[in-house]
Amino acid sequence: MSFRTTTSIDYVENVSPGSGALPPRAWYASSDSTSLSLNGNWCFRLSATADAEDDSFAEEGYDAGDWAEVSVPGHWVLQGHGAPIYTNHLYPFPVDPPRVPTENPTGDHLRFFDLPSDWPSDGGVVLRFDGVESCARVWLNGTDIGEFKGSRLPHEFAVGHLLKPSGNVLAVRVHQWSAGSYLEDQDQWWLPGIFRDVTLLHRPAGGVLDFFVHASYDHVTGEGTLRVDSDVDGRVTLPALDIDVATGETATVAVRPWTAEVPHLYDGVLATEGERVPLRIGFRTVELADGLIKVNGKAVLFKGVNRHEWHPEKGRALDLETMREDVLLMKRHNINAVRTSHYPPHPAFLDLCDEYGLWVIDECDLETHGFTEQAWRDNPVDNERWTPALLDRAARMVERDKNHPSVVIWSLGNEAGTGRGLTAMAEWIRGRDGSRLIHYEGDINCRDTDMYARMYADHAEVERIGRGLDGGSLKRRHLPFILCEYGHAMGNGPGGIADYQRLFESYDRIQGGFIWEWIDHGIKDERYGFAYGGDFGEELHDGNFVCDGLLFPDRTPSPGLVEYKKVIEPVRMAGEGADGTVRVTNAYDFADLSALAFEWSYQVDGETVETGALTVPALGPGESAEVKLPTPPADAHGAETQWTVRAVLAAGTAWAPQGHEVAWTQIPVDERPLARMVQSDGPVLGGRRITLGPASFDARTGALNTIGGVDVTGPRLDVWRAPTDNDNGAHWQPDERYGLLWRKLGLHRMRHRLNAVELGDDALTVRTRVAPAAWEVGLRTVYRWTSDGTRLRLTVSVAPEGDWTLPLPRLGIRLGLSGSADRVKWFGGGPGEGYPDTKSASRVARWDSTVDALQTPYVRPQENGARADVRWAEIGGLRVEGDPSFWFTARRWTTEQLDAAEHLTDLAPGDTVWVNLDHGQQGIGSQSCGPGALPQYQLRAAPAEFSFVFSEIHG
Ligand code: IPT
Repeated sequence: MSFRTTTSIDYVENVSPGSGALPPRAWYASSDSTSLSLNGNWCFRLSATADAEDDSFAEEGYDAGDWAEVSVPGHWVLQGHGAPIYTNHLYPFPVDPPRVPTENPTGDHLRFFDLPSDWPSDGGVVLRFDGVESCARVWLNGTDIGEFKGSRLPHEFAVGHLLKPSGNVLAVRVHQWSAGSYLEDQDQWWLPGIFRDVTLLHRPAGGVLDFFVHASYDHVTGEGTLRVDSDVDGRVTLPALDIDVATGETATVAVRPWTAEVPHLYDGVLATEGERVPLRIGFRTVELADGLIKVNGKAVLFKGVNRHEWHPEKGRALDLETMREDVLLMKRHNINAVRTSHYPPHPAFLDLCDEYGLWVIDECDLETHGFTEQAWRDNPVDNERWTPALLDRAARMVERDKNHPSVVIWSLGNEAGTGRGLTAMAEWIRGRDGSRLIHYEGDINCRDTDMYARMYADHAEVERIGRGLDGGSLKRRHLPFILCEYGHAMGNGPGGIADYQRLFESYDRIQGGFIWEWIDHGIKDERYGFAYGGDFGEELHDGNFVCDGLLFPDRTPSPGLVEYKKVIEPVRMAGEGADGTVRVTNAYDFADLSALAFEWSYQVDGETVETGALTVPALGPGESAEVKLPTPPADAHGAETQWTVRAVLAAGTAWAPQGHEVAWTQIPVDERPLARMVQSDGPVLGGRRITLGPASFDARTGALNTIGGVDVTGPRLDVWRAPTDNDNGAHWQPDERYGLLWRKLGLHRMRHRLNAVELGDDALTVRTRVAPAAWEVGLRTVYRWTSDGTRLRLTVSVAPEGDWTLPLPRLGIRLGLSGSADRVKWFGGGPGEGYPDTKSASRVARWDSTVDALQTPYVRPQENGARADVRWAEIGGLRVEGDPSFWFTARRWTTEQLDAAEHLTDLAPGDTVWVNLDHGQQGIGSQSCGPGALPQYQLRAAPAEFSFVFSEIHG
């Protein structure tokens, strides 16, 4: 016999999107209707299952005196109740759609409220939830008003008839798991809760219901055409354009168009009999024309990012200031586009995109990625039972966001395989809104979409696509291409994005890409600094794959963002020092250069000796000009010289102050003279020491001990680096995952065999062989020391022996200095780190830093902090000149300690500062989810010779 005691939780596992909610409509703020925010502290009770408690808590008079409290918007798992879970694509429950586990954390929420005394008595009232994960059932004053799924979508209920002037009880039961969870398998933390606003909206009689702003722009005539369709008739006024028309009527006038570059908005009003709603209208036309995505008649190049909503303490419950910070950071880093991966964001974010100017791919709250583990069997998007839920999601997104000029593309979702449900969504969207294009990456033949999209395609494939040699369906071959995800910004990296950008700019068909992703989803945590997957005891998790953003969790830009800003800069400048000209190209799609001021400066050995303004014509998009630089200011007396040219904001904008740097370039003039040293002294043996100029060595081992008064711990060959996430690659990546192969080969445990210590007339030579246990490969390494009496020169010669099939992580020397070494000064690339394929933003100048500030705090510790192209560096009383220039790294722990650390809190400073002076570094690539370092950035094991000149700094 089997029976269930209750059927009241059937809605949890029902494929239906819910019941009781009002039809979706545009999200807007009314200027004269009253509203009441129900955000704040709510009473909270957590149960282990969906039906552990009955629904008596929803009744009036229920005593919740012993309940806990949570703040709404929020996630209860981030407020001390239960724990977050991180999985990339695996469902953290058995795949048995639409059923979910009996263990289903369920949060009962209670909010008591009175209506404000001036709450109007006429009209109706709507209760709006902007986001609840994953399924909620709602009662007001004891009446069950419905239940819903679709976590990142709004749901509204008509509640006027249930409200009382005071003593209202709003009860919301939220289940972590529901049938909806199968549609929400995005790569992120599973975070149940009422995580967006809850609002009570008065709806005046005769008020606005839903409306659709159609505002197009004809780039030939320069005219905009406005028509506002409204469920309730009214008038539309735009004073600045003298428009005053009835809803449903068309007005065509000359306008300034809206673009992400120049986001011109017109303020207007939609007035019905009972209500006035402010409008912010941007005129623009999006179309697929000549096989390209065009806005206002021009093809656009997306310089985008994928943005998840993230705050290290609040999860996906973002406040307006955090959203604004995201937009400002994007604008200041030359980013022009956002894909709202992988769900519609808080609606206020789109207002900001309209206002500051960002192209938006608005993506539906849909991902069924975990079905890939069963060859997509039972995928909800290919099963008509689920189609109403999919259509509900599409409609809730489109209806909510349809009035945003920034939204130019609708995306059906992410990683959901293929199926009829997706086609149904695309058809519905096209029918409702023909004014935007449709994206979905999983639609490889572009059956339902207007563009070919891929994620993580390597450079060679992107180039083939650019050349139209990629095959595919007939339809696809005529469509534009975007990389909806690329440049996986996990840990150190992404590398190779400059190479992608060159491809994007070389082929019209390639309309840019979106870096994966905007911000690390690290959770602030007392134990670890920032926590990632596995830190909460999850039985299934994907570790730090959740920390793959251009921002650290606290929104500090990572070197990856600095690199991206440089790579996508909207002004291209290049020149030849010899002819003293710089070629300036406007790489905007719409704006001319009139908003920018140009400055030159001239550096002698990295020090700026003169600066001035550079007059550059207000070039239109795509135009170039050769601009003459002044006569070089000073006679440089054999020093290294260069021009630096910068483009800065001529006046403050909404997103950055006057003087904010937008683009820059450096143009070398006179090359650096090499570090010459006339050797005069020879090595002298005295007891257990050898002296050579200012240095003293161990006579038996040939190891350097001191240079003048500076103690030095054994400079010797070093090839190891703490593998980056991109070195390690993802488990589904091909075999060439160097981080793992290096470890297997033993590059982290190299042995240094001493072959000879030779005292010559003018040099001390130490011959060694550096090799890992178990293999026959090795690096014959010779250290040759010479001196001019005050300086000490080391020449390292390396010759690989045996069959080296792997690149080396790094090639250089490591030495230890006293822990008191703190200040670092250098002439070379900076201010931030750079590696062979991540150093576009590395600027040659004089820099200084503390050792601590040289570290890049990747959430999972790994190789970081190298400064590229260093001519010389000073640290701990030593000066090091490179011949040729080198990569400089200094840290208060060893590479081995860095390698062993799982979290930043594992790194404790020791009493030595370890310095790496590298002749070579392996590129970074983006193999944590993409291609590895391109061949030209690989550090092949090959014969090499490089030198450093050391001297003690006095005073
Ligand atoms: C791709 C996903 O779309 C994205 O959500 C994220 O998981 C990203 O990868 C990796 O961080 S899917 C992957 C199988 C290419």
